[in-house]
Amino acid sequence: MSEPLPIDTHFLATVSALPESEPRDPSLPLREDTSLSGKRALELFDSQLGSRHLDLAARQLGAAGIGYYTIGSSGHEGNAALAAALRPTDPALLHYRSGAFYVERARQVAGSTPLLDVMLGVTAAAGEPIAGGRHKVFGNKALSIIPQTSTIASHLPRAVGVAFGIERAARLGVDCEWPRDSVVLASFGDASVNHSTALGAFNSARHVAYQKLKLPLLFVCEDNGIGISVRTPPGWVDTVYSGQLRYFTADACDLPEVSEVAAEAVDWVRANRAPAFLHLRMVRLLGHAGSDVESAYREPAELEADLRRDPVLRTAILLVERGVLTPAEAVRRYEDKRAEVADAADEAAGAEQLVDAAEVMAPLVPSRPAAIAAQVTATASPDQLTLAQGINRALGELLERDDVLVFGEDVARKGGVYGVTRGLLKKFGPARVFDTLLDEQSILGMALGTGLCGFLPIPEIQYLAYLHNAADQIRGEAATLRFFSQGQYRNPMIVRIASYGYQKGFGGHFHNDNAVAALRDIPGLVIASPARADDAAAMLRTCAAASTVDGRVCVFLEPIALYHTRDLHTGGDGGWLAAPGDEHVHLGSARVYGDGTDLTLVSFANGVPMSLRAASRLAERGIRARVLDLRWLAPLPVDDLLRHADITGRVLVVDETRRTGGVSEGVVTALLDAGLLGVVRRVTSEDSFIPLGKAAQHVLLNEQTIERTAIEMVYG
Ligand SMILES: Cc1ncc(C[n+]2csc(CCOP(=O)(O)OP(=O)(O)O)c2C)c(N)n1
Repeated sequence: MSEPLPIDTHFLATVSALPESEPRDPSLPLREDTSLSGKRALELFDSQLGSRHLDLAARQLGAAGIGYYTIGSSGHEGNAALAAALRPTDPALLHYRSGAFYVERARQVAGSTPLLDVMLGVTAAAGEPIAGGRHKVFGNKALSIIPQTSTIASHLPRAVGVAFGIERAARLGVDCEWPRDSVVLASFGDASVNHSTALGAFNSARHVAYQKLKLPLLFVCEDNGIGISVRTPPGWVDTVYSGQLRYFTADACDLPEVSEVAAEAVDWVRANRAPAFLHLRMVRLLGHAGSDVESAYREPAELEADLRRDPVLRTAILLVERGVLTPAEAVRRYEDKRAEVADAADEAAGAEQLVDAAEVMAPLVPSRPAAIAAQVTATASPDQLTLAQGINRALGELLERDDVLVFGEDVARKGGVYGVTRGLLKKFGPARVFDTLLDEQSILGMALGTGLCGFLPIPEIQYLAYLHNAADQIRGEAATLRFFSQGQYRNPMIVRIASYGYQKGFGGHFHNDNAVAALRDIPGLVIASPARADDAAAMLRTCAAASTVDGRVCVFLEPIALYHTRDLHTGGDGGWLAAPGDEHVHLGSARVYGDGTDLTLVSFANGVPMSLRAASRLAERGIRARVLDLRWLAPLPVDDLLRHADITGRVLVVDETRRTGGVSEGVVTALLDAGLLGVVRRVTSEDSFIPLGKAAQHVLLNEQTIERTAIEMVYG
């Protein structure tokens, strides 16, 4: 047993020393300035106590080597009042100091076991209800708490999307799991408020509301005045945010005050269907986390002042002063709760953890190919189409479903920079096809949120280079949600991105970016990269079905330079037009062109027509090559790859992405891992940014290099 902490001894000493007050009817308001009754305050006190003892127990488990998470909620227990002001069906995206919120919300849902849930999280137990031992997060499907990652503010764009999605679902009659009159809660700390992701979310909420669109979202800043060791300048949050959204502020160490103001803020958002900002002033007790030595950066006087503001202590004092509890009763409740939490901790300490990699990874890559195939409906096109037309047609087909949304910068009125979404606004209307503000994090947040409201969102990122402005929304938010919720929450979405180099007459790095490394290592992510109209249409349908059936997060990399390409070998041959059929393309299945037995050219996107042209010139020299279009960069079509590699015994990977971190690294490795006996080489673009004008040719892979290398491989 470790030394009792000052927070513990201070509480007990202070409460024990209080004088007894005249007993008072607990059904009466606690004070003149509040409607909070003694009875209700006792319930909230109970939740605050639960949270406090969870923190203390987590430290003990940590000290014993069987607890793995010590970021606590002490000082933030006023957020119990927030849970009390909301309904248990209001979606909540919570700050990591939300223990009291969690316990209080659980009180409202029969059968909940909040103390055990949290302890199971701390011991990384496989039986923990949301992440199943993969992380300690506040999340619970039955409590409408969507689990968050540790990344500061990264949940806020999603919160905007959920609030938007609830309203849009109601307007379009789409089946949404959250009630029509929900309020979305998003809480965060006072240092987090400065994160550009947070600022983007506040801005996009204001942008939506400014256009008189509904957005029932309550931002809650839990301001303890410090972020790890860095102080927030006093008055900063008030000064910056009080003039922006409808603003509320309260001392969250004072239970009646925070209860009143939280209820006022929640009711305002619920009635007005507009965003608001609630600033809760509080303290941080027990440091940032168990490992944090606060005395290294805070004065003793400051720490003592915070102890005096301890919200749990303040509630106890109030209950004693107002005659609802005697000091001895307050102490008894405190100790009873300690014992209750200790029981939960004991149970959690013996609970099983995840046993192997397969169990850890089970939520990542659900795969139900038959169900996906059954979902796909398609009609064959009578027309020969370009890639852009093929995608446009497939989007139109998908939009026939009521739950599909298409949005992004310039996608609606203009129909996209390259015309890929042209005509969709006119046909399906502005509720389904719409322009967003210019912020990639907000665009993806809209997808993350609407995906939780019954939609299949299809956002567009205008250029691959700009994905990197918002990559964490895919990497840290979308792709992790299944993992941290065991698939209970899912992020169906297809992120379309205009990609790669070779644009004629329009150049420079940002419009010709060919870097895909930031996507390739994201577990569970589907990366589609079609080259032709027929594949594009079929693959888009497959992505839609995989998103719907399994909640897969899909990225669809569209080669800009092929959008309007019609010819393959000679001008006017129409060799790159194709008529989308109604066949189904499985996730991770390649397409082969030709049956040459000397060499397999393995490629994707722009590399496919380049390889086909190279193959036809190679044929004139007597080299018979087949061309394999991978079509999917993740999951890689490894079986197809191996089959065609075995047939020819020689593989040349034709990769327009960079030599380092590019697709060919994965392809060559897959071949070697499988024990390829033949020869494998690769040709790629250079490890460079793409320059403007003709200089681009110096760093982008070209057909001569493909041809030359192929000849070397066959003739030595
Ligand atoms: C994007 C990002 N950068 C850095 C961190 C590391 N980090 C974790 S908590 C934290 C401080 C957050 O302070 P605040 O928002 O005030 O919340 P508090 O811990 O005080 O409740 C930092 C910098 C992180 N989690 N995410």
